[in-house]
Amino acid sequence: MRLSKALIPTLKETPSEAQIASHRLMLRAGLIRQMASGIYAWLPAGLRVLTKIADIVREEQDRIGAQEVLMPTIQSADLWRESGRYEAYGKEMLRITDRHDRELLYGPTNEEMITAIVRDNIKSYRDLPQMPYHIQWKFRDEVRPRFGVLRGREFLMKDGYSFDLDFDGAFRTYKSIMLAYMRTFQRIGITAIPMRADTGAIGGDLSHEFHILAPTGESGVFFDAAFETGDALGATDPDAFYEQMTTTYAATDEKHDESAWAQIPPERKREGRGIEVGQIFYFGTKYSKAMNFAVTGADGQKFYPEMGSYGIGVSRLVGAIIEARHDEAGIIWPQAIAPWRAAILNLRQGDATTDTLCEQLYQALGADALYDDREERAGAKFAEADLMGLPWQLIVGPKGAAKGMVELKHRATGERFELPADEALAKVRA
Ligand code: 5CA
Repeated sequence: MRLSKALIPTLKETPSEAQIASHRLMLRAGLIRQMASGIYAWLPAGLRVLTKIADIVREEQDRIGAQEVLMPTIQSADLWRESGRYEAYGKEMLRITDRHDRELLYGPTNEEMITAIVRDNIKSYRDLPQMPYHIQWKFRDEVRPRFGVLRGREFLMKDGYSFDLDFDGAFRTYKSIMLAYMRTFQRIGITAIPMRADTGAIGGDLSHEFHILAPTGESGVFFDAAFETGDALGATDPDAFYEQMTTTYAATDEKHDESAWAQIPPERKREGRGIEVGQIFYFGTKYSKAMNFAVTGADGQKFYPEMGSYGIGVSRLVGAIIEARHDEAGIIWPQAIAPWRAAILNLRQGDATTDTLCEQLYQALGADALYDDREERAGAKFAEADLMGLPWQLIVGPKGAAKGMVELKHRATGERFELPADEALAKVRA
């Protein structure tokens, strides 16, 4: 994309409404704009990040046999009356009345809807297990929406649901989801730690939250150093993996156990703050029973499938990643989800030699590059490139361009290399 034509409205000033780095940087780098309290429009650069995260989430869900569906954002109140959650959900639910006075709501989550879909279409144990998921906007009328996309009212969630024959099957599914989540976060380029959690409004017996470490996180977290190094990620079999994850100490302040903590050698103890980017739940037959979803078993007897639900805050992740990865100058995107792989900085727009080399680099990188072709001073281009945080900057000035040389800067480390254009391109592509 050419920056001169792009809808990337960067800001020099710090917006006064933003209290934390990710919110400030998302506004300053032109990723989002607030449309109403806790409701954001995603502009091109922000949408590219959101889409890349969603794509990785999707690939890792598909890999474990989950099937993508797309349920609507608007749901019928009657569905929620079946589970008994319509009244219980309270003011966080945005309730809507249509022209025929029918009660609707903007979905905060989809346990009821997916249970109804599977109930109305699956009759036999032979058709289980099922693991549908979707990536869809949710609405929760949070009392205090804050920190930009970290606690919005409208937000993008990957929510998955599982239907198994029995407890063993459901527990195995739960473990395979945990493994898929850890792979997802690893591919995105961040460290996430699973921690035992309470089940809240979703209900059930077993739950884990996944936290990204960041100083501004809402929860205090205590964990074993094994999670830092990735050693805890060794196992590939879901049972062994779950065993490893749940026997290595990690807890939020709510669940922290001082006596277990005391057993950890001091050099392995880590304390910090975490942002919850995902949560998974096993709740047995809570919804299948309430909504009368029974299937016929091998013995001809009816039984209620065992269920779980599994969420990832896709839009929250964008903010959380920035909280974990930024510096004074701006965002430092992990390569896998950066809106573009490289920025091309033309330091002498209008000079035939620099223009030609920049155009060549831009052609070569195609959709992976953001070309700063504006008539701006070099200083302003450097500052904006650092603010936007693309992994690489290809800096092209007239002197170098005359010799076919560019300066390549690595945003994360600040390293700079003087290279012939083709070698710089090869490094960017590697
Ligand atoms: N139905 C279950 C799992 S599918 C569920 O709704 N779980 S949840 O309530 O924990 O939400 C899943 C994830 O959505 C959270 O871990 C969090 O990352 C994200 N999330 C929840 N509320 C918000 C919010 N107000 N703004 C941004 N992200 C949110």
